[in-house]
Amino acid sequence: EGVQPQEYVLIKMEVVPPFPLQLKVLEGRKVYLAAATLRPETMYGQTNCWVLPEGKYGAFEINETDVFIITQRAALNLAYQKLSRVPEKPACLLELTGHDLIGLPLKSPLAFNEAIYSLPMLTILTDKGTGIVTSVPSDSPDDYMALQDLKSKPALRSKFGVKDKWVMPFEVIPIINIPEFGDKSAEKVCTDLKIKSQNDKDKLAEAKRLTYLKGFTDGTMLVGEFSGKKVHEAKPLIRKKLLESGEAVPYSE
Ligand code: A2H
Repeated sequence: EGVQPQEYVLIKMEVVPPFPLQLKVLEGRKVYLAAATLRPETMYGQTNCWVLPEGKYGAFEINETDVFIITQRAALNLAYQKLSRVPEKPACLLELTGHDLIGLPLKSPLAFNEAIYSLPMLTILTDKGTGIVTSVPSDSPDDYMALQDLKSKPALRSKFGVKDKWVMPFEVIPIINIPEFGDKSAEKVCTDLKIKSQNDKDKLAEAKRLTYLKGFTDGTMLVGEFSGKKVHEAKPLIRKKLLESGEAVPYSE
């Protein structure tokens, strides 16, 4: 962990009822996969959500109505940030693994897709954020490559029980223009650097470095309420909107 705390927002991705068998005990509650992001302005481009198949997650009571599916570690942090029904004490209703979450349909704030699905990503770190990541393949090289892997490898889909309809209809959505990289910066940079898969760590680090900085300084929003504004102007406005509407909560670690 760095010296400076990271100021994330947790995007509340609602699990669309009826719940599958493994979530039945949560019926009647509002259940969310809560994804940590540093790029709230990119939420228009969500195509899916990522979970670590072998990861351990829990369903934690945040208040009287809301339940967040996140790692135990994130639940403890949240409890100390006043987000737990019992102050400073995470209350776990149900233990889950990433496998249990694959294929859940989700309704996510600002997403153009009405429902998006929870899918496996093998490079998720369990000691960062919530262990849940929202996927924006237009602007995140990690997300772009992980989605490409699933689209192009039927064996990978079948290994994790991923249905074609959770993956194949979801195309990259242009949401930000970066003069140097166009409207799908992650795709462009991954292609230019000849990145082969989500496991191509060094090249992905370079792709992230290239797109992250340029996106913030030179990017322009192509969609949404702040279309036409620079990313660095739109970002705090979109963050504030998501927090005020209750569709996201602040989280630092
Ligand atoms: B970002 P930092 Cl469009 N494991 O959100 C792996 N990656 C994780 C994670 C975990 N446990 N928790 C969060 N993340 C991702 C959007 C996005 C992100 C875009 C572009 C770049 C980008 C959509 N995915 O991150 O190490 C989340 O993905 C570039 C690094 O704390 C989160 O923001 O800086 C970012 O990594 C936080 O990583």
